[in-house]
Amino acid sequence: MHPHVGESDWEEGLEQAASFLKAASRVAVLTGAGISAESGLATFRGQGGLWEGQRVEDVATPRAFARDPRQVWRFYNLRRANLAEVQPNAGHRALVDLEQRFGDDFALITQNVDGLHQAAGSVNVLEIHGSIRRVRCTECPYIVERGVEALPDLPHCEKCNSLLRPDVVWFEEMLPATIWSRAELAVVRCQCLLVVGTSAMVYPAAGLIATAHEHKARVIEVNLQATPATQGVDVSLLGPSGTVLPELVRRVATAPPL
Ligand code: BJW
Ligand code: ZN
Repeated sequence: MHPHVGESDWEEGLEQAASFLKAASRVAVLTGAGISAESGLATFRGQGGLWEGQRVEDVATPRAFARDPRQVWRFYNLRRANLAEVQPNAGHRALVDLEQRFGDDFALITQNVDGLHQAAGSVNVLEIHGSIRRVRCTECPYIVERGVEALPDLPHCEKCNSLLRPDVVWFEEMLPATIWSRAELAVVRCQCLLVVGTSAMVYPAAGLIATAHEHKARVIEVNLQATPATQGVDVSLLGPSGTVLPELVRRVATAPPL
């Protein structure tokens, strides 16, 4: 049985998780949309999720973009506009504190495209699914940071006038190779992987959890609910990351080593 936040053994789970982190010399973190939920951003799957009213293949595949770029840009421009109104939350901030403790021996691997980890102050952030704040040309090498400023309904390249696209990774696309290999290396080398707010359904990202196990790392999961990864993890903390992470990181400073 895994200790669960909100049950009698929530105390035990937190202490155990803190001691795993404390015993580690290298730490990796894998985050998903759930960590930004308390900032007011919708997650992808489930109730109230971004994709509740839309089929994934209508917005997040190269085919969808080729068929109807206007619809796809509408979706991304709405999310970009949303970003202008949100701030990092206590969960993001706790991971900044954790990085400060481990310094160069810390990597934050995020599936999120919202940039909130960097906004909070995290430094070693590996954005394996890209960033919604960047756009790139569909034809030439042009790529540029556009923040959350409003873009035209159908933005075009300044260099070659071809269609621009968000610099994110859609289904059936490869992840950015260098960033992905850094993420794999960080997971292989860590003694503790902290997995936060991801449904652990999208690959290859979710495969990092198994990679950590294969390399004998302890795995801690923080999520509102169980996921396909939960069975295999060493500690599952069921609760909102904005509450659980600050409490966990606070204890890393005081937990006795294993
Ligand atoms: C809280 C909380 C709180 C809430 N506190 N917790 C068949 C055909 C084609 C491909 C495949 C196939 N089978 C498998 C594949 C591979 C495919 C895949 O994995 N598919 C599965 C879904 C089946 N993967 C790919 O295609 C990847 N590329 C690839 O494999 O290349 C090789 C290849 C080439 C050619 C053909 C086939 C393969 C690319 C994956 C790219 C994913 N891109 C997206 C969109 C990014 C842009 C955008 O944002 O629009 O990335 S999809 C979407 O899912 C986004 C996310 O990063 C990703 C993960 O979602 P995440 O973050 O886990 O969010 P949710 O909503 O799922 O979960 C939130 C969680 O938080 C929940 O668990 C909540 O409980 C929790 N939560 N509030 C704590 N307060
Ligand atoms: Zn171009």
